[in-house]
Amino acid sequence: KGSSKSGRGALIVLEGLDRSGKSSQCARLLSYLEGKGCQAEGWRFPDRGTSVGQMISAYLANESQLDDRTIHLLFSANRWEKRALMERKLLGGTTLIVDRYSYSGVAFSAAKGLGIEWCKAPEVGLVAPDLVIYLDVQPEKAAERGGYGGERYERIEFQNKVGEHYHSLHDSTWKVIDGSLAMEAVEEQLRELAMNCIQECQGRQLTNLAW
Ligand code: 2DT
Ligand code: MG
Repeated sequence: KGSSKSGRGALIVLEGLDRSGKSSQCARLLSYLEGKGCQAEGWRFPDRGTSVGQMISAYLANESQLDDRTIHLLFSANRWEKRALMERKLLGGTTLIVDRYSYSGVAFSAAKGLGIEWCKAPEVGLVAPDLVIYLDVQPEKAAERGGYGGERYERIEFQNKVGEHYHSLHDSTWKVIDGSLAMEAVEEQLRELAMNCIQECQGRQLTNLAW
């Protein structure tokens, strides 16, 4: 079962372009896991609830202007301020389903022209995910889904660049799901990947992002 008492929780991250379905799928996966009796929580980055998160939120809403490197480091700081709690939850047996993480941090900033290595550096030492699921949708398709909400970055040309950078980040922890499939089909694949991950990670120690 997904929730042996002594075991640790899994860190499962969903990534993808805006409107790729991440948030809906995170919610569906979370209620599925809870229904299975699995101890799980849904998290998201940016976490707009902290004071750093409020600065990020104002920037995304175009209510403030920040230098590209400055906002990059704020996104990173927003993960660092949650790192200790994240580790505690995972070691305490709670699985975390996280909507965006360091890969968003790198892909979005690199799409503005910042160097990849520079973008990765502040992420080193955060908790490494056990599984990263990339919901793959074409930016044009994503934009059709009710359109974008008008936040910064929600433009097709920019999303295309973000997509290219995401693809350069794929490693052994990544699984790609075709996000243009029906919601139920995506959900089904996600459940299977998550359940396998929760079981398999029991035997492995938590590690840090090394990059
Ligand atoms: P949401 O629409 O998912 O709230 O994201 N972003 C996110 C970055 O540029 N760097 C990061 O580190 C993270 C986590 C992606 C809001 C936007 O913030 C971007 C979309
Ligand atoms: Mg958004």
